Order: sequence, then structure tokens, then C-alpha cells
Amino acid sequence: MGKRTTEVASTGEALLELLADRGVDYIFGNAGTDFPSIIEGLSKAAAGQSRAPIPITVPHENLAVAMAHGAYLATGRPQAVMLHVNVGTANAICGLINAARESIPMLVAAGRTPIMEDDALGSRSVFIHWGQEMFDQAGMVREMVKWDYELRRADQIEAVVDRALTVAMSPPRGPVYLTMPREVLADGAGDLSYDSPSRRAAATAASPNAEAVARAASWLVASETPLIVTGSFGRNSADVPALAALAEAYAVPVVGYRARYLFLPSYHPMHLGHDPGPLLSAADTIIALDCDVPWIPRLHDVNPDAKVVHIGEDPLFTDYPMRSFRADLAIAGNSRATLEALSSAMAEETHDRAKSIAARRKWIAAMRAEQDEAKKAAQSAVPDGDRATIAYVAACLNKAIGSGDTVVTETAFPVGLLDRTELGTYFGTSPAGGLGWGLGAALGLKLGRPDRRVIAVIGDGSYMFGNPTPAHFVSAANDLPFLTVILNNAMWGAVRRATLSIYPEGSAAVSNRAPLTYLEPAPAYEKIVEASGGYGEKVERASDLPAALERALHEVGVNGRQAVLNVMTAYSDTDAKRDAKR
Ligand SMILES: Cc1ncc(C[n+]2csc(CCOP(=O)(O)OP(=O)(O)O)c2C)c(N)n1
Repeated sequence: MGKRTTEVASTGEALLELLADRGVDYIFGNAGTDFPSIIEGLSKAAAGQSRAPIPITVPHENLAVAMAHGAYLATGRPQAVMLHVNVGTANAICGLINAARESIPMLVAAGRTPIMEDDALGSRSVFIHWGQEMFDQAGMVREMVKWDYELRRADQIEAVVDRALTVAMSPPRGPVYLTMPREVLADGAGDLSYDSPSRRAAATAASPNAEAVARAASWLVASETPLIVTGSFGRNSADVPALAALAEAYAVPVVGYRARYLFLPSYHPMHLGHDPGPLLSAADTIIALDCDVPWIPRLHDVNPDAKVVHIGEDPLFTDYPMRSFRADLAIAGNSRATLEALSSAMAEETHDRAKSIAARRKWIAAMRAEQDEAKKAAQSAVPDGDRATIAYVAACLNKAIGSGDTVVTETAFPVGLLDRTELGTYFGTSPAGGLGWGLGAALGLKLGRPDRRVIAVIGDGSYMFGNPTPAHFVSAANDLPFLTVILNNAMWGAVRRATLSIYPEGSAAVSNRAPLTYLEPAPAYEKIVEASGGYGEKVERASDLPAALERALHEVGVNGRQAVLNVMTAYSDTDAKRDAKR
């Protein structure tokens, strides 16, 4: 505990000093006329005269937020994003929606047009300073952030930075938003004296209610056919052993539904894949663990007599306007703590369930063996035609990568075909589904894990949403080589699937080129990375893919150069009709 005193030239510089002191590693910036004091402060830090997070120039705001998202996933520390007033904020909103729905903390700061029209350091100096002012700039993002505030005075900077970061990091975590008028940023020259480390701690995780845990434990112990379904458990890979232990000890199958993380290693005997459908109708106790959508009422039959327990920091997802899944019990608290408490409470239950656990272990093993067989068959299937299928890409990738490689997906991807053994090596898109996340997330993860290979598997549509030119620029400028595998079906397949699910025999179904669904003529995506000195290759034939993957991974891993494989993939209407029913 102690005080640090340093001389600063402005509040902008003080902000940077404090962010660095509080453990923020990076500031992902997209600058404008609101930035002079920030740029001056960063320049001083670059010259070794002050402290600041490492600045990363990101030429699109949505990419900047996705990078902060990925860097948090890699480091566990909140990062900062700095945007240009209302317009930069507008470009960042899609990324913020993704981050908010995945409880990803970050400090998003933006300038606010100068307050004074004249006669102050920092006052208005260009015509946009009138046009960019809003009555309520933060109103644009208020629904997506946990806290917003306008910095009013130089001498509140320490308190404001701490307030922002502690709110962001208190569970459930999430983004916060700070606006900063140019005059306040330019003010504040003199001694900055502050507590280092901070005297303001984020809230610790809440413990689950013991009575609720005991009730859930009694249901689980009495259950013949329990089931755990998760969506975002495993974001913190240190939580996974608690689930692995409970599932293993009591033979409880675990399914990831649209799972964003590795919730169990693939080889874990209780990992029963990614489709809860076949299990939901028989389950007598369903645990929705960090799971916003455990099933889809229109698609799944759920045992009407099943007891349903939701577990999570906010188990009812109170920031979702409508979500009305049955809940016999909803246990608020840190999920790892709840799983550990459940395990202890179950161990105390006295009646002997050994026989039924053993019987369950048998049928789970049989089901798992069936799944393993199907997986093996899918992994060795060769596509009928020239074009790769998505399953084939997954199987080739599975062979080409190692256990420590990090995989990011932004597309409908059969993640079950990847054998992922090391925790924290898989990341999928936010349930908000704001496209344009994958490239930035991969870059952020690479920043936080410089010694790991990072592979992004991205649909052609999503690749374009991801701002590829800025992304490849950032990669080259910051020495962040990563591999992008584009699944190029020359369409927005999801949009086609959605159309066919409602109009299976309609006009769009018989057209090869229904309006607003196809992306032809398909660009030579492999050329975009070349513009930033990267390695690009188009893969027309499935049989060429394994060697192409080897070449691209060599470029990334050995030559330290970013790479893109533009893989042409087949997508037929048979696929679309089948997928529409899922
Ligand atoms: C920002 C944003 N705009 C539009 C959409 C709607 N949308 C969902 S999936 C999709 C198509 C994605 O295309 P691609 O990445 O090529 O994958 P595919 O569906 O072909 O598998 C679109 C446009 C979205 N989710 N997010």
C-alpha cells in the first residue's frame, strides 16, 4: 500500500498512468480531434517519460472492441478501448453488444465534443465540434454497459478510473463507458498523487445460497437421468475442473448448446457433445449452467416433469427482455463455487445411489461410444465432389493443429469434430451474434498469448463483417501472425437456412440466387492479406486442403507471417433444409 506521485501534463496523461497502474495492458484506439492529450501522453510514455498501456492503432472501432474482448479472454484482465466521440462509439456498438452478452469487462472511453465554444484550452476548433455533440452520447450504449459517466474534473480522475474498472470487474462482469470532454482532458497539469495499488477492490464472486444448493443436491442425488446443459461455462478455464469432478463422480452427462468455450476436455467421459435434443425429453433433472438458452421450445421436447435448475451469476439473465424457461430453482452465484458446493452437498446425502450411478455410467458410456463412432466416421469422410464440406475442413484442421493451438470460430462449425484437450483453447461467438467479431477476437487472443498459434475459422460473410483490411493491417503492424480459414460458400448460408425454415417450398427455395443471400462474384479473399504482407491461398479442391493447411500453419508458426486460406466450400439446399430443422 502506498502513494505514488508523478508529474503529469494533463488529465489525459493521468488517465493513461492510472490505467497502466491498474493492470490495463492495452488501449485499442481509433483517434479523432478529441485525442490530443491522449496522444501527447502516449508519446511521453513511448519516450520512457511516463507510464501508459500499450497503444494499438485499430482502423475500425468494431475490430477494436473485438480485440479488447479477445485480449480479456486471454489475460483475464480488462482492457481499454478509446473511441472518437459519438461517431466512433456508433461504429463500436455491435462489438459492445457481443461483449455485454458474454460478460466481458472492458473500459470503453470516448471523447466528448468540447463543451466550450471559445476561450478555454481544448475548446472548439473545428466545425465538427458542433455537429458531433449529442444531448446524451452515452444513451447510445446505455443498454449495453453496466455503467456510464462523463468525466467532469481533472481531480476526480483516480476515483473515476477505479469506479469504471471495479464496476466492469464485479460479477457479472461487463463493459463500462466513459466520455471525456476535451477541456477536462487538457486540464490537470501538475502533480498526480494516487494510491498504488488501488484501494478500491472489485466485488468478489457471490457464494450460492446453501439451502438452494442442498435442494438441488437432493434432486440430483435422487435423479435417474440428470443432464447439465451449458452455453458459456468454461470462459474461465480454471472453473472447468469443478464441473469435471461433479460430472465424473455422479455420472452426470454434460452437453454444450451453442457452447462458446471448452466446458470439458473432449475426451472427458461425461462430455456428450453439443446437441441436447436427444437427452432433454428423458432428463428428469436439468441443470442449465451458465446457459442463457438451454433449449429452444419450438425445436426441443423437454420432459414436462423434469426439475429445472438454473445456475449462474445472474441465472435468469435479467438483462434479457424476455426469457421464460421453466425454473424450479435458480441459484445465483459463481458457477464454480456452486458446483463445488453441490459436490459437497451431494457427498453428504446418505442414501446409497451407487447402483443407479453405475447403471447410468453404463448408458452414458454406450452413448459416448456411439458418438465417438459417428465422430470418427465424420472425421474420415471424404467429400463427394471437389468442394470441401465444413465437416471436412474441421477434420483436416483437427489433424493439422496441436493441443496448445487456440481456435476461434465465427460460423456454424462442428466444433465436436475437434479433439480439444487443453482447456481454454476454443472460443465461439457471443449469443448476441453480432458478426465481425472473429478476426478481432483472434488478434486479441494472439496479443494475450504471443507464444500460441491462433486459428480463426470464419464464414466468408463474417470475414467481410470483420473488417479484413484493418484486421490484417493490425496483425502486420503489431507482429500478431494468425491463420484465418475462410469457409467460402459464397453466401449468407444462415439467412438462406432461415428463409427455408419458414418457406421450405417457397420461391426462394427454388432459386439458386435468392435476393440478399448470395455473395457473388466472390472476392479473391486470399489477396486481401497479401496487401499487408501476409500469405494467402485459395483452396478450390478439398483434396488440396491438408497440404494448404500445412503451408499456412508453417507461415504463421515458423515464418511469423499472418495467413489466410480461402477455402471454397459446398453448400447445397439439402444442407440448408436439414440445418433449418436444427
Ligand atoms: C452485424 C450482423 N449483421 C447481420 C447479421 C445476420 N446474419 C446472421 S448469419 C449471417 C450470414 C453469415 O454468413 P457467413 O459468415 O458466410 O456464414 P454462413 O451463414 O454462410 O455459414 C448474417 C448476415 C448478423 N448476425 N450480424
